[in-house]
Amino acid sequence: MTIIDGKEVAAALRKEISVEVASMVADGKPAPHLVAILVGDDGASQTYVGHKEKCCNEVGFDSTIIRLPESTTEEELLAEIIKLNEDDTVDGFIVQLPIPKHISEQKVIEAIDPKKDVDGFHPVNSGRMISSLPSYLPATPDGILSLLKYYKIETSGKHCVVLGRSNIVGRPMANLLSQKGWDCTVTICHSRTKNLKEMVSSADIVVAAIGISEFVTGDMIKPGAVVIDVGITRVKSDKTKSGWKLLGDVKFDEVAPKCSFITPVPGGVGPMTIISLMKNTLKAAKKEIY
Ligand code: L34
Repeated sequence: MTIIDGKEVAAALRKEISVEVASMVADGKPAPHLVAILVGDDGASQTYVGHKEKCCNEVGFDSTIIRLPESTTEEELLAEIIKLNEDDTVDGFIVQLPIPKHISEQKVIEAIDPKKDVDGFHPVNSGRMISSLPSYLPATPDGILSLLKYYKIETSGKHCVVLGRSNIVGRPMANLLSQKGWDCTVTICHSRTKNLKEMVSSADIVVAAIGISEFVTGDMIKPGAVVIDVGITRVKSDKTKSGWKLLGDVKFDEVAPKCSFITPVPGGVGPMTIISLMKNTLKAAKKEIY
């Protein structure tokens, strides 16, 4: 059993990106510039956006965080997005999710210029992705593909079960794995799936992205399966200094001994989500897609 080291893979890709940025800057071009909008004060979002800013610094990107209060109106947020769409010094930007409930997530996503949509959430980008056209790929699924590639995990003809059908992870992941080059046979399971345990038991590759901590247990896993854990839930703990710990969607201690490969939480998919956002921002600066 191999524990996939997302931090190691992210570090390797970070190095590749840094080299490219250094050569762009040496040619007199501006460094890629990523902007993140953070609305409200969700603790996890603060951490994730902080990691994104740190990674920008490490690869030589310019980065800006726009912090807006929880009370921001939809109109105000849309106005901020329009400004960024029109700002030539900004290559790409994201609105960190979740956003407050009084703002329509869909309106926000559709207000972003697809050319600057480095999250790949705009329907133009997801539509292009489904048609195998060049597009910004959503960061978490793209990060998972990078892990599979780095560890030379065979996907062709394998049965992959994706748990979860979100627009951000489950659905794009299932679609990408079914595309040419990855060639998986894919099943999407969700809260209404019947015989979920049997479905998962038949999988060569399991991608768990349902947001229920420790949902996938040892008895569900076929021996030798590859298990990718996207879940990240904060729970209180009296065993850690911080007073809380992170749990994945997979019961790691039970599942790991049965796997060929497994991602840990933290240190698995999370760091790859960040690096894939950097890849998209570099593509935006180089105008590689649009
Ligand atoms: N717009 N919203 C937008 N784009 C995204 O790509 C995201 N996502 C998800 C939530 N909302 C978003 C992220 O950035 C999840 N996500 C994310 C990013 C980074 C990490 C986890 C999720 C991460 O850094 N994980 C670390 C541990 C972090 C910690 O200590 O809490 C890890 O090792 O898994």
